[in-house]
Amino acid sequence: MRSAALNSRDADPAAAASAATSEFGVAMLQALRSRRRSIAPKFFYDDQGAALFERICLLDEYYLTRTEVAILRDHAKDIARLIGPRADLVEFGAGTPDKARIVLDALASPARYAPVDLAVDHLTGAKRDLERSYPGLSMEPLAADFGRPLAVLMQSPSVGRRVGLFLGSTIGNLTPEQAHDFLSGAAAGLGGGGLLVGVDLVKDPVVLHRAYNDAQGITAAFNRNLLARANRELGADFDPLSFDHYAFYQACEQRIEMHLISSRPQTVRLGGCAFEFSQGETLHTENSYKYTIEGFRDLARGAGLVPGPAWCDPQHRFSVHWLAA
Ligand code: AVI
Repeated sequence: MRSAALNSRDADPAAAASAATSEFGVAMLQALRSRRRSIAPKFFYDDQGAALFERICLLDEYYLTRTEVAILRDHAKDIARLIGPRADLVEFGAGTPDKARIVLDALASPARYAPVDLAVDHLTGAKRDLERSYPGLSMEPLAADFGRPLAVLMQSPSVGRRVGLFLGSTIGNLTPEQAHDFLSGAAAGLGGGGLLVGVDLVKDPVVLHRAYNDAQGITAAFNRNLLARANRELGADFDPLSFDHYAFYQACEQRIEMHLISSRPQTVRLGGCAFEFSQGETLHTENSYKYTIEGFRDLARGAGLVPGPAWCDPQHRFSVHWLAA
């Protein structure tokens, strides 16, 4: 039996309520009740998850961030030419505005910078700094689910030529179908403008494997934080250390899969229910798709965008694409 209701003596009503009502709680309960357990990677990013991800970005093994930053710096002038003057920049899923700053530095009198994320409170300090650095620019964080770009773009009227930024290979965390829907929504909402997308490339699986299995175990901690978060927020009783971090390159799907694998038979309680994990049973926590340049351009074309230049690093590890809308 995979799950069973606990008797009322065992259940904590407050925790059960938050498990049943919050988006994270509903998703975690749904994952635990399923035969193949999986949950969307967006739930990694509470404060602790975001801090762990920042540490991942600095790891030697995790080439993605520094490679993308180098591409943006090397091609900032070309990018600025494509974006044009007085642009209205909307950044989907912006953690910090560091990469947007590279673009803003190269632009002629940008009009607005709107970072979109579920939580934007942490951007208050950045707003002051950015508006001081770029006179004439207004920064307007939008608290929204960046996975629905058309709804986000409809939310506030444009103040100039609209250009979307979708950097950091975040598009790789969407399935190809979700990526198609994201790009279609962006195409509809950015008409006359364009979208700049950071895309990780298919490469030697050894390099990919190292990037998601770092020697210091920061990626493992990031993965297990999902369970710790469920304990903190939902009153679950996961023992995170009894789940092994398992990340591997699945070549047929061109993706890294990340899992948490139960290292022993165990029972986890959440929302007044008990869920059994047998030894070796997995909770699938993330996919990170990798593309070829042409494969990504085809995906963009199929979503109604017109691929322009694609820039790469000399080792062909990462790419940044301009897509006209
Ligand atoms: C945010 N995203 C693009 C990262 C990735 O590479 O898929 C998240 C991550 N997962 C493990 N390491 C980093």
